[in-house]
Amino acid sequence: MTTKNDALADWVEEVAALTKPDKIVWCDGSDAEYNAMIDQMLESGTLMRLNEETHPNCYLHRSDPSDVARVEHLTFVCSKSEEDAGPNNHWMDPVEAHAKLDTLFDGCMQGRTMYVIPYCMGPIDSPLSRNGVEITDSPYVVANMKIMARIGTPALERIEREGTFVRGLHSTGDLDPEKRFIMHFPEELYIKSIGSGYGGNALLGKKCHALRIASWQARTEGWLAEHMLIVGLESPQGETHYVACAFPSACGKTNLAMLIPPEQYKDWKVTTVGDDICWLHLREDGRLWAINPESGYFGVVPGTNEWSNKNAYDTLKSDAIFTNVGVTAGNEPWWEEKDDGKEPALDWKGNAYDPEVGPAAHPNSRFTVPAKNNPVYSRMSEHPDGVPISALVFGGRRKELAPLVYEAKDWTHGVLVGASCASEMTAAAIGGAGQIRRDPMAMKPFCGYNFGDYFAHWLSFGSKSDKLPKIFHVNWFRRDKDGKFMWPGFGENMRVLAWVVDRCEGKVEARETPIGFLPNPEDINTDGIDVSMETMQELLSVDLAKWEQEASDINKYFAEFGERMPETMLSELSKISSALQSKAA
Ligand code: GTP
Ligand code: SPV
Ligand code: MN
Repeated sequence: MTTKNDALADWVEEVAALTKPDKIVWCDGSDAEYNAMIDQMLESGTLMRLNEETHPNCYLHRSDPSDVARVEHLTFVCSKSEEDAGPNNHWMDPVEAHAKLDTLFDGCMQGRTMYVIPYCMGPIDSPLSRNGVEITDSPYVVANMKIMARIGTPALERIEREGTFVRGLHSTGDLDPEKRFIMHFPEELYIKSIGSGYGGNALLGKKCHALRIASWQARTEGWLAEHMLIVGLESPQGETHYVACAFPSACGKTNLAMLIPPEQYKDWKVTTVGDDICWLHLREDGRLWAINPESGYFGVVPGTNEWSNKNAYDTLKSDAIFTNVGVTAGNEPWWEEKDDGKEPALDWKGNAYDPEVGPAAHPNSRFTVPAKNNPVYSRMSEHPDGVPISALVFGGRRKELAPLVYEAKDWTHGVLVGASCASEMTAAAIGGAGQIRRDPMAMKPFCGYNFGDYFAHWLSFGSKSDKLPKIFHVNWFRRDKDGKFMWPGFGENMRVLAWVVDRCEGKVEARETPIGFLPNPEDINTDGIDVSMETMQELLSVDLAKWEQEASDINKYFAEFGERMPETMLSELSKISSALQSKAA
């Protein structure tokens, strides 16, 4: 097979001349091809078959122990000007970056097969979707790309029709962390990644294309590429609101997107449109419409059980590729808080499990599974127009300070709320777990350009429509003085989403504070959960002194962006600082 698109044919030839593979395979995206990849990996030991009775078509991959998460310190945005990448990104001159990587790619596929994977991010028939081609020497990447994106012949045909595609060159190389780099060339719509097989570093359609490159493209084309889940909430009256939420990595997107409402909300129907990435377009009707560019989930395994997220738990019973989990003596996958009464025999490295050594599953162990396996998968995920968004919700993992939920006063304030987000870092990236860092719109690791310009782009929507979604902020992760979570989370988060929907429909009053509108504690339904009115009051209070400190920290952070920081954002922040001061006085 080859292609009618000359640019693609030439690029494949050029890459082959550099990397010198034994063989070139154009992926057609068929099930037969997927099965052949799996068989090949079973044979080479890259995959192990899991218990076929309990987990049909499920496999375990054990990665190199140094290659278990994203590597932000080795991830670069190589725009021509360093200013365009901004202080939020590592930058390298594009000429230097190409030269450095081409040296590493030289001959790296000798003795290996080079796979050419045409893909489409988003429904194949949607004008909002975008094309890409990933070239890789990893059958693990081919199999996972088949789960995560629309790959193969239909995507190639779309590329041949439209002529445009993002290029992604990947090789696992020798997995030496010293020779690992994830480089983005936004002006060239080009990604080069070497030395890692881990999801976010290697499945180039996902974070590299659908966020870093797409955010750059979106700015020039007038849309938004965001790190957001998309969930549908159908009320008992039959009206559906779609809500998009940006939480940092491993801070609850997959869980919220699949939530099962508690008894008190059993007449609501919750459906998943997406769990990680959302592309938003302003349409003629003045609303923001969203598509999920992906077709699968690459989710965090630990903590998933019948009670926390039964939909995810059930989704994983078949057709899943697990990476870095433990296994039981009966060859079932096992992880911390699986709570199925079984015990791990081997840990994620394949050694006999010893709790003294560490957890059985790596804290960032992941599953890849087709979205269609999800019992509450929304068919709207395939609609070429996407879904209209009623509310945007920002959030993070904060032990203190940030209330359970609050609402921004208007779009400009909402953009400030998003831009001010901070969160404890997690195992999703190497380094820093537990430390609080600023993570605007949950995009710190994923924005392909200067955050100053990004905030300005967000603000620019404010004058384009009066039907934009309302903006909220949530925090499921407040802890009491004993370190226990104060809010039960998971399915119970429905109680907060119900308030969000009520606010969108103008059905409930709220309390104005300097940081935004907060619920009156009695307006969050706590029937059936063990949360006292006192706890609710604490979860819904604004500590003026601490918020003054926070506002000053945010101001310092914004100063890093110098001239590129929009004046509107700074004056919005200073209004809030003054309101906090006068209220405290
Ligand atoms: P990425 O795939 O990295 O972008 O992460 P994500 O935002 O989809 O995070 P995910 O839903 O996988 O959740 C990550 C971790 O947070 C899991 O261990 C969950 O068990 C835990 N978690 C999710 N929701 C809640 C919640 O409401 N409360 C508490 N306490 N923990 C939660
Ligand atoms: C994240 O880290 O936010 C993920 C996993 O969703 S990865 O695709 O590896 O980035
Ligand atoms: Mn993510």
